[in-house]
Amino acid sequence: MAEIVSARVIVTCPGRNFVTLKIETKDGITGIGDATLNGRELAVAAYLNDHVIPMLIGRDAHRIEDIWQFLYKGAYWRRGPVTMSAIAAVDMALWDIKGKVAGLPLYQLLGGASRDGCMVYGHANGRDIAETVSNALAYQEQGYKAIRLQSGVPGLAATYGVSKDKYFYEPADAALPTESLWSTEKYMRSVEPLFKAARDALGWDVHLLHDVHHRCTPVEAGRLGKDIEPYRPFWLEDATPAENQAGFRTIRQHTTTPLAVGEIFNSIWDCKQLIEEQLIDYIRATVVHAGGITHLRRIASFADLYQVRTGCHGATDLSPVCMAAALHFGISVPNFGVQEYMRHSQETDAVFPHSYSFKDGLMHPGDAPGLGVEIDEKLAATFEYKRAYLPVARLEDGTMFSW
Ligand code: EZ4
Ligand code: CO
Repeated sequence: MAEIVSARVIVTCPGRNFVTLKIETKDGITGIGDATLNGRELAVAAYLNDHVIPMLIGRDAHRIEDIWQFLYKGAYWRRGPVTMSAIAAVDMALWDIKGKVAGLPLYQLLGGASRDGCMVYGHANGRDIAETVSNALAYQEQGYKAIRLQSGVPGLAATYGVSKDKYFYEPADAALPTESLWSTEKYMRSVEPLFKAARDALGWDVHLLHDVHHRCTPVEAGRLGKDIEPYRPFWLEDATPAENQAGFRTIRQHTTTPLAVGEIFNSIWDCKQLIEEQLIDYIRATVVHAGGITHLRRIASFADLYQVRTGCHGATDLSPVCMAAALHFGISVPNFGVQEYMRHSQETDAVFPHSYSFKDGLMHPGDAPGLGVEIDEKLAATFEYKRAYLPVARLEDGTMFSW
């Protein structure tokens, strides 16, 4: 028995907001979990503080599965991003504690390494194709084996997903949502030339990815997938909103470009039909937003039956705690595909010292016991929460649109 004696929520903003749960046992062992939900951070903090933490005190930290089931089934109100991020934070912290008690890095408890490291992809952005391709070349020189290409769209003032900074990208950029204009027609024409230019410059020995960010209809996505087929993309991400999972049948009928979806999914139910019908190739559900390591392993096992591989979300709004958890998961899971990797800022890395590392396009979680990441609470306390929202998009006639 490793009795939980305390659990605390730590909110910090080292350049961007992060919510972290810290659990402590009677023996003084601590574990941490990421609970960050971009733009809705304080909702998860309140859910944890007001409704989860009181139920954790006195429980056995080693009973990870039972606590997961207790929090999921016991709430009656199941799923949803706030609930599942809170459960994920508890789950990560408990796995961290178990690893520390065992004296083993978490991946050893998950079956050990299935590979040398996790292939990651970096983000190459640019205002135009030339700039995106030149940034992609820089990633290739750093050893990346996979690169996501996002470029400004001619005729549109700003495009979500295209960073103004070469290395850091913080999508939640204002205290109230900024609004940008979107045109699918203009966008659709811009993607094929981007891939052509990238293949010409980078060659064929690097994986190229692209994120549509839920902005096409299924038939538009089918067209887009077909347009870039000659350049053999690794994947087309979030081609259409996935609330209607059957919508992906239409995309599949029109293109062999591999499809990835799921960064906003919260549970196995969000991807059940997509996986069962083999409508996707990569599932992007993440540790923090999809119920923790316990639930993500369940999703991956189910996906493996259908040859669907993992491709976890890994933007900077997921903290280094989630990154560490994702790498322990990724290095051990049999059907790993790729892991998204956007470097955190120096301030964030200082608040969350970690043992994971990058080399030759692969990342390794390191061999420190547990997750191998800590939170410097003193430093964290110097960065006060700052409300920040993701932008929104409207069509050129003013209609609200997906972004
Ligand atoms: O928009 O993480 O693939 N990555 C992405 C991200 C998401 C943000 C939302 O919080 O789409 O940039
Ligand atoms: Co995305």
